[in-house]
Amino acid sequence: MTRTGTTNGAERLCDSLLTHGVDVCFANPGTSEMHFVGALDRRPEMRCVLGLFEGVVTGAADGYARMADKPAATLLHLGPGLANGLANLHNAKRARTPMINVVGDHATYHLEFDAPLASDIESLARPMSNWVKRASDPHRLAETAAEAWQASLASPGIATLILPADVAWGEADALPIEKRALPEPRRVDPESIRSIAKEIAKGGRTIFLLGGRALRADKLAMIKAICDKTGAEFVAETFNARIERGRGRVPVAKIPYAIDQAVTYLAGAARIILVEAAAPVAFFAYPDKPSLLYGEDCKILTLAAPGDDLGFALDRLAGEVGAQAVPPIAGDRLETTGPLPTGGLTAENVSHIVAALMPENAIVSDESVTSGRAFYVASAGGSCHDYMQLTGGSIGIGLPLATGAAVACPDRRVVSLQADGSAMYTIQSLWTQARENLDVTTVICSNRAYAILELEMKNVGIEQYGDNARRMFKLDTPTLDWVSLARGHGVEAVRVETCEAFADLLRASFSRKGPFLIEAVI
Ligand SMILES: Cc1ncc(C[n+]2csc(CCOP(=O)(O)OP(=O)(O)O)c2C)c(N)n1
Repeated sequence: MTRTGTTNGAERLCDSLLTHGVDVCFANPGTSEMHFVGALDRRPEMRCVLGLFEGVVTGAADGYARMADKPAATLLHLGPGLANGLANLHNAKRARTPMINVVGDHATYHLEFDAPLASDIESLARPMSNWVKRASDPHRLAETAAEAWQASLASPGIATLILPADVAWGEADALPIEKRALPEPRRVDPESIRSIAKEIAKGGRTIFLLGGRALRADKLAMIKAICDKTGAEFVAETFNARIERGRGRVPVAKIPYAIDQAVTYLAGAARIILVEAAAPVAFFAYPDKPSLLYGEDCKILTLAAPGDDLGFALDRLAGEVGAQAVPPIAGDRLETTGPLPTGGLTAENVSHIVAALMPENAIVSDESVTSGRAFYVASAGGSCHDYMQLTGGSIGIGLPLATGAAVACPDRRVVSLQADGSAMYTIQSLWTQARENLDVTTVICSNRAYAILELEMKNVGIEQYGDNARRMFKLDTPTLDWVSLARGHGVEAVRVETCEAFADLLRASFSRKGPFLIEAVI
């Protein structure tokens, strides 16, 4: 950026973000952010996307970054605005997503008067951020934004920059802004890679546990080659930010969510080798069940941690074991083998039909909770797609993720496979999809229940329960009218109860522009 003369802090911040390639801002502003909004207005290169709730804003920034492989900015209104966005910031942190939050605050001299919106923003930000800084000098804002950008590219990388109103409106010199270098990935010590190769050679069951960028197609191909050569196995973590999958790519199973199945799956492993993954633990504690999913004798080794140079580590290990990766071959267009299911819709049928009809190069946001369990297996050999999940267990991210992914990849169809209860947390996402005319097909798996919680009652040992508990799990009095909800947000929608109608509508939605919602009654 080579603007000269004087400007203000907000414009310096905006220009620095643009200089560093951050050109999308998901926003929900208020009075204290008006100078930043003014700056955005004078910088049409910055795409501003309004979210009608901060959970939409932070979740969409997560979906954007997972697909764009670079951070978006968010704009949030003081402590309460940030607090509304925290649950999806938690998910983004677990996904190790890069993100730069700009949180406005009162002017510095106004803080002492404890005006109604004043709060301890730092304390709210810290648990869900890896980097928190309060800007104090308009002249230095370009530098501070560059620091936030660098911090966002560490792993995990939620950077939160607090912007007092007077720092935003304060005068600053419009000096050229220098682009900082991308942080270098850490080089894994070749000796530790050699010792992992030696460990594998000792025999016994070896499992590579994969997360993060290990789930991209090229890395999966290398890992498969290493496993083919050594007899090791590989599996993904249960919940992942993004998996590249579909025909021609290496399929990867996930550790089962259910604790007993997970323990059985990992039983007998002599060693688990972590590749951008964490040692596997139970999602929750259950009476008389273990917290760790692996046995006492199982060694946990790390090949590459998040932020390490994964390509180098895999290359070296392949060299050590004499493996050669076969590059992934992009899949052909899906031709459905076998007939589609017919008759009344079930959760399983929804999964099979979506898997069969999904267009090539789709992006799937899967927050289907209990309904979409068949989808992952059914779609393994289908059209090539990117698959995104809820990473931090805080429901209400599926619709925002889909929204952000569609902003990042305007030439791809996003399929949002969505449970009804979770959808209600951030339903406002539909309005952003309509406003931005995003190519998102939302499939609401309408089971009118928090079905998973009924199962969890049994899992924690409560077999008998009455009306008070049942009323916590059923969403049926009244039922949610998804067609009206979608239309009210500007998105066309249809309710279906048969496989045939569902398949027809799904196909139709894929060949039109803009968002569409199908309420699949199951
Ligand atoms: C922020 C947050 N609040 C509450 C929960 C607890 N919770 C887990 S799943 C669930 C309901 C899921 O229902 P739905 O999305 O309809 O999917 P289903 O179980 O019916 O398949 C709830 C409330 C949570 N995980 N995160």
